[in-house]
Amino acid sequence: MRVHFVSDVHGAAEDLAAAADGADVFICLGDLLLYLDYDDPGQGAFAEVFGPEITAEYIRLRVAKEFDEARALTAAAWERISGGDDPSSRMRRFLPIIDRQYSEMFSAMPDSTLMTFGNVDVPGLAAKHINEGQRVLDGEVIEIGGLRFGFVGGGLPSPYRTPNEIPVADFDDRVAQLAGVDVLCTHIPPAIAELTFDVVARRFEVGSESLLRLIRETQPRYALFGHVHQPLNRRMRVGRTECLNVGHFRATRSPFVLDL
Ligand SMILES: [Mn+2]
Repeated sequence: MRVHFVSDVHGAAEDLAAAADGADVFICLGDLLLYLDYDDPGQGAFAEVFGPEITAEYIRLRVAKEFDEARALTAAAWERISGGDDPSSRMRRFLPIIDRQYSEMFSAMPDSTLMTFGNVDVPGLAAKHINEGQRVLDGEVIEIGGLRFGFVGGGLPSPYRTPNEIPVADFDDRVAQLAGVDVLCTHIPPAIAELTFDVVARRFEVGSESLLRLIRETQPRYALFGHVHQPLNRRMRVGRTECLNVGHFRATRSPFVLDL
């Protein structure tokens, strides 16, 4: 059984259909939306609303971890655009952009896609774009070819306040549903420094302690995830479990292929 994984697609819909070519099973581990492109301030929903100059400055402030200044920048910019800092009118402006991105993304993925959302997703806005046969799984196990695949999506609370960050207790409850799986599929990695450190952004992303415990205690064959775009280690062994970062599809434009 040939399984193709993608994660951190971040708007790269044009290469998504080809990523499923030759796959028996196609699995997406989330982060479909392109909100900010740290490599190109002209791309993404934020740039469409605020323009590339403000976007470049916003990225600079976030990279410098000056989150209050970043928020002040967008509040001031929004006031210039709309004459008031009203969160609901801001949402109305972002909605059609997010709609368009999700529409492109779900049309590009095969009808048999299995997926879970990432931290840069808005599940409520994605719902109407999900095609018949495409399944979103979270805290659930399904059996394929005699193997048990378990899924948990979303991220954990972080200073970056991305839209789909789940309280730790809720995330852990979903992880607890996955005991006994052969293949663990999540957006974020287990909390292991080598897997969570991004060598380009030079910061730790948030990994999950409960995932790490589940791996140590139940030893699935594989733990697959994305989230960290340029990890210090792309793979690592925890006992008999092979931990693998399948991502950053926006950069690689090719799937991670696993023969099971
Ligand atoms: Mn992510």
